[in-house]
Amino acid sequence: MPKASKSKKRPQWIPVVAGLIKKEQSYLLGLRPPGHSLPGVWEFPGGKIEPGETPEEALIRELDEELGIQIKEFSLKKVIAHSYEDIGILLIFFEVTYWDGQPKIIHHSDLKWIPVEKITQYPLPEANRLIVEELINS
Ligand code: DGT
Repeated sequence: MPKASKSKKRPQWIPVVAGLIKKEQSYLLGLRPPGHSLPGVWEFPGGKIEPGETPEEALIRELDEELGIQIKEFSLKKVIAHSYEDIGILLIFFEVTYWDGQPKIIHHSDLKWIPVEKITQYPLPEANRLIVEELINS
């Protein structure tokens, strides 16, 4: 029998990639649509990594599916582990600096280029607090 652990039960982790899509001093945020988790919250576009994908492949796919852009230059910026009661999300953020195509509304209810110092004026997922702080301070 395994020894009972005194620590909290480990959450089941869901890996998610998100793009910090940067133009001058603004980032592209998408308004999460109704019918999904966190409706009405602004997010960095992205989504769950599918089985068999690398994080980079997932980012390329998600930004093509959600925005219709083909990203060409991107690099890992930060990884955040955020746990809820029984699940956790491992959020892998990439800074995206070059892409083909114009972002369009496909999946979101709205898209906005938001200057970095104004991002906190919008409702964001709690899991994004640290990355937004880092963007503001960099
Ligand atoms: P759902 O809600 O289970 O139907 O799945 P989706 O497809 O609406 O959600 P998806 O694929 O965007 O999964 C991302 C998860 O990560 C979702 O639970 C929200 C959470 N999340 C927290 N911060 C962010 C963020 O900045 N960007 C994205 N894309 N997701 C975030």
